[in-house]
Amino acid sequence: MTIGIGGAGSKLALKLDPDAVVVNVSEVEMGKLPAKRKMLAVMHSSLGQLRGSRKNPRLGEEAFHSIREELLRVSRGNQIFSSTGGGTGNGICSAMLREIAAGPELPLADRTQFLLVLPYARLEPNEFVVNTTEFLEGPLSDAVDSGNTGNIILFANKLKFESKMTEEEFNNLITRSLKTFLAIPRKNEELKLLDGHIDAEDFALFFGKPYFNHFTSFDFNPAEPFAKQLNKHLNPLLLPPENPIEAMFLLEVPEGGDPCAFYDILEHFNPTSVNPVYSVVENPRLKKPFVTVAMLYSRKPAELVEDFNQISEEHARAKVRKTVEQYVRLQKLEVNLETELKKAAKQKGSSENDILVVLKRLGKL
Ligand SMILES: Nc1nc2c(ncn2[C@@H]2O[C@H](COP(=O)(O)OP(=O)(O)OP(=O)(O)O)[C@@H](O)[C@H]2O)c(=O)[nH]1
Ligand SMILES: [Mg+2]
Repeated sequence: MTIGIGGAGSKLALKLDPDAVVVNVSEVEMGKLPAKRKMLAVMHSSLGQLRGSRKNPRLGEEAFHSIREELLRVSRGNQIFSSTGGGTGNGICSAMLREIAAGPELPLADRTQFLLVLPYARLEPNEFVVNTTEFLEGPLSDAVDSGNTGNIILFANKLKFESKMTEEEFNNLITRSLKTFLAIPRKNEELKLLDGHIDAEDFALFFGKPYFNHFTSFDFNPAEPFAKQLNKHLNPLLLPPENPIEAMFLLEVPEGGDPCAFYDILEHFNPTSVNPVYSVVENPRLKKPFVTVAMLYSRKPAELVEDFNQISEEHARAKVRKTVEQYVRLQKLEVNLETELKKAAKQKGSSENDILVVLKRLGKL
């Protein structure tokens, strides 16, 4: 089951799973969604019910307490979709991550996965960026350190803005990509198994680990090195991965296709001491082999924020520059080298003429 929190989270969760539970502080926003299960989080001020958290995560955190028990119960072993920029999704997820970090150790199958949408900082409002940085550095990294969450998946709105896509198109890309990854255990059940095996339990154990997950899928050409193909087909919707600590892949081959190509994929991961969970199935609907790979990696909070900034590095610099210009007025320094030199020579008691001669020769004056 999927749970969607706040505006972006709810839309994406419902696209992924029409039976998703949606959570919001705004009755108005929730009323527009075709959800069967709605959870209204209330805050002290009744204005929130109309206007949402207005990009203020404190309001979302406050509202969390009204749904605490219910949300913790439904999210056990399930996925939560949310953006990190707004007030509702960020606030409710922050409060929840703190509970998870402080709570008793959960079995892998009971952990919650967090599917998070990061803003494109160059073009999105500054509040979204600041909220995101605080979220990554604070509650998210504490929860990951506690080892009590499931996979964390970091979607970035970068491609949406750079390719000028409609929100709907972009959301379709996100959910399509996610569905391919989530289909791994079902394909293992439904298609003819040729090698290895990933059952629902193997998948849940992988998905329940407290690491960042970068998954991708592409047509696989067994004649070309796997590394080259993987690099070319990293998931453009996600933050780029680090060196993996665990991996999983499903290789689908057409009818009569060579199932042995998977050895090359195993070899690819071997130098990093990663032994992937894998399987090979026959998919008669395919013309070419198709691979779905997921890599788990771990990041420290500072690196995480850096990753986030790096994806739109220039905007971050420009924003810092803008802040500096707004708050710090530097006096323009008019320096006349000759006058300064005379002053320095006087202080030192040396002959200003000697220094002037040298500087003139060097072309400095
Ligand atoms: N990919 C994607 N991003 C979205 C969508 N809707 C909003 N966002 C992004 O989500 C962030 C804003 O968060 P929302 O989810 O709208 O905010 P919220 O959690 O409802 O919080 P408040 O509205 O402040 O109460 C921004 O970075 C938006 O670009 C969507 O449908 N798809
Ligand atoms: Mg909202």
